[in-house]
Amino acid sequence: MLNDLNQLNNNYKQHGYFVIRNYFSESEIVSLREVVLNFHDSWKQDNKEFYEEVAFNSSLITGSEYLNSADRIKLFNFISSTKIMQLVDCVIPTAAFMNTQLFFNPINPELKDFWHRDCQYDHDINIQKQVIKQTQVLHLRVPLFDEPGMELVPGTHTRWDNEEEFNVRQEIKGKLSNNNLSTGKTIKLGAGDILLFSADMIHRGIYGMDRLALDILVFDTAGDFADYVDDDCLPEPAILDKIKHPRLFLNSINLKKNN
Ligand SMILES: O=C(O)CCC(=O)C(=O)O
Repeated sequence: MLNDLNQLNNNYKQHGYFVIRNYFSESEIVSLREVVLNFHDSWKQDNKEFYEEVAFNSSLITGSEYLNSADRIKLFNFISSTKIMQLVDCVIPTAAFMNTQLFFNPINPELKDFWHRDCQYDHDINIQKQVIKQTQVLHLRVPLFDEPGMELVPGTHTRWDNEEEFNVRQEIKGKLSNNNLSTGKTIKLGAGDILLFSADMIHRGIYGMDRLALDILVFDTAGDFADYVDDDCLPEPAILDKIKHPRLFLNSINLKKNN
């Protein structure tokens, strides 16, 4: 396994992502799907208008608003399981939990899948150029059903956009953010697979099929991301006691304490 982890680390360093097929068993996915669907059903009822008009994802899945304690414990244990942590550790040995997101097909047919870097929503162009050279945020995508997957531009976790990519991402010079990119690589995903990728590389989710994908977001404790962590999404002491390997959450709790 050590050699495999070194290989995964090399893949991440070079391309900004790696995918492992059939990483989870059928029963692991069935049990995760049950918890996530409990969240999704309540969330949809509570956010009807948003869901029907503009949404393509929800977030804060581990929070206390929609899931009961038993489901939260299951989800926290999945996120910090040895299987997930060995992948996180091989890219960022000192990672902390940031958040979770759930990606689904938008109801509104006018919403198109769009290219972006996550950091573009927080920083202007000059800062984005610096951010991709610094510590990064990772997404671990766990598809709960087979889905068209993601399109990624390999290598853009550390390199800046070429002209085509920039024009599309910024929607300038007659381009739209859902135009095809000649550098894009499609990674089709099935239930049981896991895709780890840099949040700051150029990417887009591909809408279609019955997609429902849980994304776990983690960051390097060396980076300045503690403000992105919502207290309610972290395990409180009574729940913490029931998490087998709480290191990922303890790192976030400690960072927030010292912030
Ligand atoms: O799947 C999607 O719709 C978008 C995914 C994405 O942008 C992300 O995971 O950061």
